[in-house]
Amino acid sequence: MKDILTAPFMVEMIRTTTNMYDHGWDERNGGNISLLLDEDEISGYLDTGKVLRTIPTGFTAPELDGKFFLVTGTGKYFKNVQYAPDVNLGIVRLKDQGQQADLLWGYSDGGQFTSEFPAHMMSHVARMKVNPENRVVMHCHPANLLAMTYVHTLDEREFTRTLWQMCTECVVVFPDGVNVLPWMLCGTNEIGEATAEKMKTARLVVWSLHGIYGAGKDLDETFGLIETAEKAAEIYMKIAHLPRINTITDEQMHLLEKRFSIQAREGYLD
Ligand code: 2HA
Ligand code: ZN
Repeated sequence: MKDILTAPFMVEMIRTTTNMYDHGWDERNGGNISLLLDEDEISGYLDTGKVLRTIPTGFTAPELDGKFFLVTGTGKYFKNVQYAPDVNLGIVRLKDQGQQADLLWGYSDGGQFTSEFPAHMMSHVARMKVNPENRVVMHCHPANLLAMTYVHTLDEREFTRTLWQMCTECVVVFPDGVNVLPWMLCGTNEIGEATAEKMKTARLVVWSLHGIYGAGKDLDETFGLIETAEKAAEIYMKIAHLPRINTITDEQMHLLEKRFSIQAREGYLD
């Protein structure tokens, strides 16, 4: 067997958690990531027949039976992933209608997957149906997006339009816009179900007064998605209290749609 710490998916996960910490998006134990893995991707690194222990998930998701995920651990700090990946990360395979997870590697201090596992797994189910290439669900607490939920209406169309207006490329990077949940208790199946419902129509879901969820085909793309929305929110927070003299118009956004062959969410542009 090859050393699992050299596996491309592991290297990328360690780089991503470190980078997210360095961006200030994941203070203390804030944030969590789940990455869907193919069996061939891991088989050279891990005996998939060897189960270390089985962890109940507390929800049902039959679509995920037999699927492997690399997931950040509950209570663990992104800051520390690079120094002790096997303590802070784990690889699980779901079974029994998604109600149980076999631990194949990691959580070596007796830990388990993130408290937001329901939101992650239910979001994977939702996104896979929209795009079978989806492999990543990422949650974090970027300061400007969070700040924006204190001072901006939470209406999804308005919230999305404001972000699109803050950088020319926003509408190109997230043409589906941003869906928004009101404050809800985190770590529950309820917020998991609500997040997954919102994931049916957009790859970004804001958790008001808490943070954001992003989904995508790989870690880099999902990071970039959140990075772009956070940059837009940063500009909003710099200018919201100042008189607005210029803006990106809907007409200009229609030009971007044509130039980049994208379609802004139906009804979001005039
Ligand atoms: O503690 O970010 O939402 C990790 C979280 C919970
Ligand atoms: Zn959080």
